[in-house]
Amino acid sequence: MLEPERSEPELTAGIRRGERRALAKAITLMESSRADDDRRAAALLESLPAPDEPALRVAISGPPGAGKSTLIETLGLRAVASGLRTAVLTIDPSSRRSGGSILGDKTRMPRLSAHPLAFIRPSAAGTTLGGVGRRTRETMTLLEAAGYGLILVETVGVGQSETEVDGMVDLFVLVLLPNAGDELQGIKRGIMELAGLILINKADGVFTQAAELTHAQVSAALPLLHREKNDAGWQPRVLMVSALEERGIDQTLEALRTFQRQMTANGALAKKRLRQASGWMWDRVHDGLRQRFLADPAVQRLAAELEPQVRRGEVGAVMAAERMLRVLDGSGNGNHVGNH
Ligand SMILES: Nc1nc2c(ncn2[C@@H]2O[C@H](COP(=O)(O)OP(=O)(O)OP(=O)(O)O)[C@@H](O)[C@H]2O)c(=O)[nH]1
Ligand SMILES: [Mg+2]
Repeated sequence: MLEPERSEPELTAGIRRGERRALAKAITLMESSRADDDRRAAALLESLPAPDEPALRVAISGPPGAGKSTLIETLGLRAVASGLRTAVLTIDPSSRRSGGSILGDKTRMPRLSAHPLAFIRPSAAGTTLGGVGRRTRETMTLLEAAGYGLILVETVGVGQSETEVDGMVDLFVLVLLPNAGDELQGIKRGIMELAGLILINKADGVFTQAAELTHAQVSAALPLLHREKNDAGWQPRVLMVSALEERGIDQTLEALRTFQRQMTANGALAKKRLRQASGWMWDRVHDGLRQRFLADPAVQRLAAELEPQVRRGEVGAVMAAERMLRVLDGSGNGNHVGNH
């Protein structure tokens, strides 16, 4: 494992040559939580050439067990078969549990990961439960520079993470179960409004009828949603698919391609990315502030002192927080954040 660290220019050159190792190392650098690595990562991102053609960045979201991973593997296999280099980002299963079982093997996508045109990377989970990785945007930028034309991000929909994910991708795809029609009221309107493509998965065997009903219900509900803010000029689509029986997969890929073509032609995709850039800036600022604050020795000393007191009920939570935040003003313990 131990080998000399590669400099940013070396990594950049490696990424441009399509070297997986350089790409993997660069992603690891992005995900590092060390402040000096952050600076190196920023320099690396700056040095990346603009890709010849932007990748299509797609979030695949939906409830647990909807078949997102299976669908991604099937779709990915179809994409690479057509010569499209495809990258997949998943949330590291070790950081997430569902129903008491660790989701290990299902997310591995064995057939796709064996393909030379595919790249699969589990990213460390971010602060939001089931959301996206802390450095998903940065990783997508690297993948794009490395020549991946399609980037699929698997995220479990838990109600809040969807908006966060939508702020990072070109297209938000919602995967639903065949019986989703019954609970359509329960699916938050806001989430339906994000989706540019809705896939009713598991439309096979005994689920076929339910899937057809759901397809009809979702199709009927779509025109009632307000979508002005999202994907200007794009008419969202609903498709019935079966990841297992590989049905509806070509149509799905075709829908992705049409979305990219249309939204590129009308300039909406470029605008969306620029809008997302300011969100990206603030996310980095918030993340950096948090990290620097928590790494400050004065903060750590105060936390060690105050937290037990708060637990014992001797100091109020708000007062304790105030005292810790005062470190930022340099009036805490005479120690200033950033002074090290
Ligand atoms: N019948 C049927 N089963 C499917 C289909 N797609 C996936 N499954 C099954 O559904 C189960 C869950 O599939 P996954 O692909 O792991 O679902 P997921 O949405 O990625 O699940 P999480 O990542 O745990 O949220 C597995 O047992 C799959 O074999 C399908 O099209 N039809
Ligand atoms: Mg999965």
